[in-house]
Amino acid sequence: MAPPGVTPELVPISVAKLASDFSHVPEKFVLAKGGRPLTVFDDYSKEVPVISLKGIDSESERSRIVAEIGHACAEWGIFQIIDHDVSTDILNRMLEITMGFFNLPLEEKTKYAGKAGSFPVGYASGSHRPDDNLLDWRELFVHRCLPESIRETEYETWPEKPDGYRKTLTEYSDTMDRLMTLLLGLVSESLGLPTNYIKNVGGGEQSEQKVLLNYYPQCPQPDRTLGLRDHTDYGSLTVLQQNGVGGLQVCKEETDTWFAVEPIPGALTCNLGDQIHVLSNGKYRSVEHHVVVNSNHTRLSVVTFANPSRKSLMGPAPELISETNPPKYRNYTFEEYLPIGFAMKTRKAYDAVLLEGATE
Ligand SMILES: O=C(O)CCC(=O)C(=O)O
Ligand SMILES: [Fe+2]
Repeated sequence: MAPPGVTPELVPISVAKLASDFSHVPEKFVLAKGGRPLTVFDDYSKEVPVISLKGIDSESERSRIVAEIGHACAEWGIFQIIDHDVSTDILNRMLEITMGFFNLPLEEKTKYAGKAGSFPVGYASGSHRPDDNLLDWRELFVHRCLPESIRETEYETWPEKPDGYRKTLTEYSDTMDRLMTLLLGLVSESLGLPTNYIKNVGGGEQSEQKVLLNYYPQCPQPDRTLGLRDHTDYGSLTVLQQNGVGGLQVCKEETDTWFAVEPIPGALTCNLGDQIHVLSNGKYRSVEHHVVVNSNHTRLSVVTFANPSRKSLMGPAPELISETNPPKYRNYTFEEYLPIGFAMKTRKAYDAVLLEGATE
């Protein structure tokens, strides 16, 4: 029985427990034959761009970085950054509290289970959508960290164990906010827009940040399931760190081929979400991705999402629209887009805002 106040659907069963008790994947996790992973978790691609942020404060290096980012966004929608100024110390401490939390007994974790029906925040296992028929081979924890007003309200609901959890998450959230403001600036510049453009369109200091912790236990049959199914991210930008175990794979649209992203020590993985795809009028890609699990290693990822505020009006940037580049997408508020993106019912949620007659 779930403890009082806990919505049982969001913790249908602990995936960590399944991983230790079973030699097969239960039916609810098994994908239809056509949807199963084709590339194993560690067949890493050397093609996904890796960009050094070294020298970002000098004008000439900044132009090199902006050009490389623009190219990566148009061709891939994903790139890794190295030589960023996020300290190894905060990255390691964040991974430590993540592992510490998921290693707690199930009764302790379920105290933080998300409630169905509201915006999903908190712990879940298999899925944080109560109506999901198919489950993912992961446990997860979603935190809303920014704006400050949301963090203040939700801080008391964050885990108290392991020690230092709330303090470390706060420091991580602030660190990622600085990094992602810089990255949004570089992406804006690469589109020929003012540095603050994307951040301001998304509500400036009112824009939202979520930090998601993913725990993908080793899996007895990694060829039959996914740690996280095919999707695009519905916000603006995602920055991700992992614990040295790969699993993230991205799909390149023209070839319909999956590329495994290499976990380069110290690198952070950055991918665009649907809002920048739409804002760029389809010039940049919200990359489709999924997570493959494996039978020997537990994988962790810490994922930070920079999202517009709910009231932000989104759509193709008028500055990029011309007679030869007419708008492909309609305008909408981010609030209106949230349920479309969150439902994960189609491969590309942004198709829902495509204007009649327009093609991708
Ligand atoms: O764990 C990963 O590598 C990817 C996670 C992800 O795509 C997501 O949470 O949206
Ligand atoms: Fe994602």
